Order: sequence, then C-alpha cells, then structure tokens
Amino acid sequence: MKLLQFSTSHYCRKARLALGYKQIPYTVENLTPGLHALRLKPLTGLTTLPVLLPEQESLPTAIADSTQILHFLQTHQPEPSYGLTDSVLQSQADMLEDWLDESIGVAARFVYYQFRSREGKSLDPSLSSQLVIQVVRWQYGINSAAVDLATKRLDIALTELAHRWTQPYLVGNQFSVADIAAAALLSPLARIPHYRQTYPWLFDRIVEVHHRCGEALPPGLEQ
Ligand SMILES: N[C@@H](CCC(=O)N[C@@H](CS)C(=O)NCC(=O)O)C(=O)O
Repeated sequence: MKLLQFSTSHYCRKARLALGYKQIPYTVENLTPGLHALRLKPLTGLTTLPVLLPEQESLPTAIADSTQILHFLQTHQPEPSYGLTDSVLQSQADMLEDWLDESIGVAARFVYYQFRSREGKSLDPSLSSQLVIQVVRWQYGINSAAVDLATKRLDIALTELAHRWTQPYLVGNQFSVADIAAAALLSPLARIPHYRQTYPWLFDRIVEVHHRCGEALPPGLEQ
C-alpha cells in the first residue's frame, strides 16, 4: 500500500498510526503543498491528505479521508483490531473520532500555527519555515479571533477528555479509533509549553498510542 501524505500533517499521522497498529507494510509519498491538488483531484475529487492507495487488484484505487482509511483498514485486515465488540461503545468511538477530526484537529491546527508564528517562532525562525507558516495561516484563515475560539474549544475538549483519557482507553476497555484520532490530532500541542504543563496526562497517552502503533513520536515528544 502507499500513503500519500504531507509529512507534518496530524491527519496523515492518524493514518500512519492505524497502518502501524495493523502492522501493514506501506510506502509513503510526500506531496508538495500547493502542487498536491493536481495529483489528488483526479484520484479522489478532493484536495485533502491523507490518501491511501491500496495498490492491489479488487481493492479501491484510492481512499481519501483519514476516517475512511481507518474504516477500510479495519475491514480489510480485522486483526489486530481497533473495532469494539460492543456496538454501543463502537458508536461512541465513531462519534469521538468524528468530533476529533472535524472540530478538535482543526482547533489544534489553529493554535499550533499561531504559536509557531509568535512565541514558538524560535523553534525554526528560518525564512522558509516562517513563509510556510504564513501560507498555512492564510490558507486556513488563521487569525487572532479564530485562534481565540479554537483555544476555548480545546479547553472544553481537554476537560472532557480528562474524564475519559486518564484511563488507558477513551472508550470502554479496548483500544479504538478514538484513541488513534486523539493521539494524532492533539499531537501538535506537544510543542506548546502551556499544554505540556497543564495537561501532562495527555502526552503520556499520546506516547503510549505511538508505542502501541510502532510510530515515531511527534516533534516535542521524541526521546
Ligand atoms: N477530514 C480530513 C481532513 C484532512 C486535512 O485537513 N488535511 C489537510 C492537511 S493537515 C490537507 O490536506 N490540506 C490541504 C488542502 O485542504 O488542500 C481527514 O480526516 O482526512
């Protein structure tokens, strides 16, 4: 299989965690932001990454969207499983995954790129890095007002997750798509001291999920 990705994208990290958990061998193709749309549009009709190319007859040519990729992998190779045996708990995991994808992953992106252009500029003050950050801010409409809202949304999310993720698993007592989504989509916060100091349990969980999936730790958590 081949994963089309942006190497720094937290949504692509989510797909890599799932592939790693399933121990499915795969190659990656890193696309160039801006030019990526030319490659993706004919394949999926969308412009977002990750995209999985199963590269096998009788399987779909391309699967777009991290949630669809996780779903495909679970059906294609059920073991080891991140599906829950109890259907009610599986629905909870699916809802958490969707909330993390659509709301919290976006909020984490806003807060992260704001940090990298302000207090966190020293992480890489080079012109090329700051240019990329400014392009991303422009692309997604990241400005102070939007970042304030994203910060509030993250505070609510982390308060909610604190009730659940201080246990080993977000849903029930099995590993699920919710754990994978949370570990990937909140990983950009590992670079931001405020989150490291306020929510230390979050980063313990993120590290655990990465170990479980055999995926390299995100920037800020490398040992
Ligand atoms: N819901 C999508 C979101 C993926 C997403 O937002 N990907 C970003 C990179 S982090 C992207 O490809 N942006 C480029 C674009 O929108 O053209 C998923 O889960 O795969």
